[in-house]
Amino acid sequence: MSAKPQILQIGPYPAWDQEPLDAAFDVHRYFEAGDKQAFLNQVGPGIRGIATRGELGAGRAMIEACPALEIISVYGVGYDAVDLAACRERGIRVTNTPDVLTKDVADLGVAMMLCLSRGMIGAERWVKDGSWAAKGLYPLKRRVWGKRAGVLGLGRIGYEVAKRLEGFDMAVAYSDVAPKDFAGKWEFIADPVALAAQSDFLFVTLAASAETRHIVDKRVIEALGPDGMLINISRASNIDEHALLDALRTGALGFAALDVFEGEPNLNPGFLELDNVLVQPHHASGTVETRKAMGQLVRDNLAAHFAGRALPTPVM
Ligand code: 8YV
Repeated sequence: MSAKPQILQIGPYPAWDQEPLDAAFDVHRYFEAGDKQAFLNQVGPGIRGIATRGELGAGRAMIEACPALEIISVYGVGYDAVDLAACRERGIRVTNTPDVLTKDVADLGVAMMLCLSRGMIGAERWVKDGSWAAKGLYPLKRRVWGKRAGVLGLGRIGYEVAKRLEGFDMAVAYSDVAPKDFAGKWEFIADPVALAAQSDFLFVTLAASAETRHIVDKRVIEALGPDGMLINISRASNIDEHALLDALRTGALGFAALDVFEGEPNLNPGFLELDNVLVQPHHASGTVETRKAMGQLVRDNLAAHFAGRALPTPVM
């Protein structure tokens, strides 16, 4: 038996993370197993740590299959896919990777707003398929600067989004459980429906939980309206996707730019048919620089735990 702590790895990491992880731990790759249950039954009893990703998490059944589990290290800031109640019952530690990804996630949210509002995907197609030469000028699109922006959830990511939007001379308002002292002149609007009603662009930047499920519901979506755009860089569960699709189809909502989906990567195909939707493959943190920092933090948390040191970024 190996002297290194045994780790269950839930999803793949880049090679620059895999190699040091394999060097430091005895890694069992759940994602490569054909029969996942048989694999868990076989390796579960020896597992002391789980290395997972934000969107993959670790559910109760997996946690229970690992009776010696001590720590779950999440590659991502969101830990909504980890069953925290199951961890609490057994005193299992949970860590995530905050801060290192904040600015990249904010960048992608703002980029999606610009891209969809200015029709950049269609415009590129216009050039490449010869429409520019054949048909002339590209149809006019909508301005971004100077418009009204709403930020639903002024946490670390929401704050960086709001800062960027100020640079576009946008009037920024936000919604959160309470006003934030660092929000300066940004207007606090507690009710998400009221926030949406006075926004041209509504960014969803909330940490997902059972309490925030479908916080963006039919009323919020309709308040944003036929000229409004919803941008989601948080979790799909924060939005009622059926209400969203209906509103995008009927025109009750103008546009949506989405990086996250229910059931991803197998998203509702309805989203693929709509021209007023920009879809992205959950890659808001997907830069080499940030992913390297995230991988390092996943390992630093595991190493600190097994060395008996304080965890760098504990969730609990
Ligand atoms: C993913 C994320 O973890 O930070 C989060 O919560 O969802 C992302 O950063 C990323 O896609 C890696 O799997």
